[in-house]
Amino acid sequence: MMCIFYSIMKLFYRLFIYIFACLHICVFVSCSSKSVTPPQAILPVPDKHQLAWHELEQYAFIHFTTNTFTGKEWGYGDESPAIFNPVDFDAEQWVTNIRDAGLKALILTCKHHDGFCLWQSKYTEHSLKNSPFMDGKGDVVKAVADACRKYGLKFGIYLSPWDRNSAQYAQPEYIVYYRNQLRELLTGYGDIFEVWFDGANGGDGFYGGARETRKIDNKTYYDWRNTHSIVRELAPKALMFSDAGPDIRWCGNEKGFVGDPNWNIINADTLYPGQPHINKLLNNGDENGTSWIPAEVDVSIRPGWFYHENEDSKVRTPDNLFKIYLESVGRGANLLLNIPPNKHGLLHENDIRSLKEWKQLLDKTFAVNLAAKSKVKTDSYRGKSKTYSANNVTDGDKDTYWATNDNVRNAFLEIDLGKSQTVNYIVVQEYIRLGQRIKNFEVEVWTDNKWTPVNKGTTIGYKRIVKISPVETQKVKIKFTDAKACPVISNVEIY
Ligand code: FUL
Repeated sequence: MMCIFYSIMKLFYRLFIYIFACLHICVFVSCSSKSVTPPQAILPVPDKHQLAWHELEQYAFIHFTTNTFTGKEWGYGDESPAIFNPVDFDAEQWVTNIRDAGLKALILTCKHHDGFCLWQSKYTEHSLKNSPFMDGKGDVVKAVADACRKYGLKFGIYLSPWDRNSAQYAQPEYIVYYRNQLRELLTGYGDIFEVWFDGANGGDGFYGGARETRKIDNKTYYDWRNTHSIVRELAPKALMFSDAGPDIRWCGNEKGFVGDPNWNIINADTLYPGQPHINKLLNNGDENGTSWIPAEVDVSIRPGWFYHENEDSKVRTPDNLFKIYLESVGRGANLLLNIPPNKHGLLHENDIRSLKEWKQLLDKTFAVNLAAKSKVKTDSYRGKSKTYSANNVTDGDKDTYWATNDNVRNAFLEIDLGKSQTVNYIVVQEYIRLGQRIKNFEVEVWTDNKWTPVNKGTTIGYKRIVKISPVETQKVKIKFTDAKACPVISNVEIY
C-alpha cells in the first residue's frame, strides 16, 4: 500500500517538475521575444489612408463628356450641351464590368478641360442640365457614385483645373468657381477616396466666347495650398493626386509603366513645373525623398482617353494589359486603367472582352501560391527572436514580418517548396509601415545542385512581382543585396 502511495507521489512530483520547467521555457521564450525591439521606422512612412490606397492596387478611370460625342480628346469649350445624350446610359453596366475585372475603385471625369459638368452644378449652365439626357434632370456623378457604393467600389473624382468654357478662366474669379465646384463634388456624393488634379493647361479655348489663348502661371495661379485644405476639411479620407502630389504622384508617362527603381518617396520641393528631369524623377521617385508620395500609373485601354468608334479595333489586348500590370502593380505602383464609355453611355463589348480575358489571365497566373506556409531559411533574423523569423513571410499574415538586426544590409530568404515545381513568378512585399528600405535584390533557383541567378531588381516597396523564365526547382533564394536600413519583409509568394 505504502509502495503504491509512494509511486503516485513520485509521479505527481515529476509532473509538477515538468510543468514548472515548461512554464519557465515559455516565460523565457516570450521574454526573449519581447526584449527584442522592432526595427525603427525609416522615415518617411505612409499615413493610414495611403496604406489603404496601396492595398487597392488597381482601379478604373472613366473619361466621359461631350468629347464622347464629338470625337475630340480636348473639347474647345464651345460644345453645345445638346450633343450630350447617352441614350442607354447605365452606370451599373460600367461598375459591374469594372468590378468583375478585379478593379477596386473608379475615378470619373466629372469635368474635363471642355468645362462640361456631369452633375447639376449650380455655378454654370455648361452642364447636363441643358442637355436632352434625362430631360436635363440627370446626374451622371450621382449615378456612378451610387453604383460604386452598391457594388463595393470606392469612388473618386477628376475635376479639371483647366476650363476652356469658363469666361473667368485665368482670372482670380475662376479659382473661386473651381473651389465651389470642388465643394459640390466633395459634399454631395458620399465618400471620395481620391481627388485627381490634372496637370494640363493648354492655352487656347472658348472662354465664354473670347476664343483666345490664355496663359497662367502654373506655379502660382491655382494657389493649390488653399485648394488642398478644402479637400482635407471636407473629405479627410481622400487622397490627392497631381504631378506633384501631395499624396499620390503621376508616374511621368501615360504609357503604363513606373520605373525600376520605384521609390514611394520623393522630395516635394523638386516637383515644380519646368523641372528639367521631372518625368524621370516622377517615374523613379527619389531614394532620399522626404515625403511619402507613391506613384500612380494612368493609362488608357484605347489609344485615346475618350471613346472613339474608329478605335474599336485598337483596344489593348489581355496580354498587353498583363504586361502593364507587371510594370505598374508589379513594381509597387497603383494602376489607374481608363475604360471610356461610348455614345450610348455603355462600355463597349471589345473593352469588356479584353478586361475579362485579362482577369482570367491574372487569375490563372496567380492561382496557386507554391510558397504558402512553406519553410523559409535565412542567414539572419532579428535578435534570434521568433517574432521576426523568416517563416513570417509565408504565413499569409500581412502584419507579421521577417526582419534582421539593424546593422544588416545584406541577407537572404530561402524558400523550400517541399518538392520540385515549375516557377514563373516571385512576389515580394516590404512591410512599408516601417518605410521603404530595399535598394537591390537578386533571385536564384536551385537547379543541378547549385544556385543559379534568374533575375534581379532594385526596389520592392508595397509589392514587387519578379518574372523569371519558367524553371523546375524546389528552392528559391531571394538575396537582398543592399538596403537603406535593415530588411523588413512581410510577404513572399511563388507562382
Ligand atoms: C491629361 C489630360 O490632358 C488628358 O485628356 C487625360 O485626362 C489624362 C488622364 O490627363 O493630362
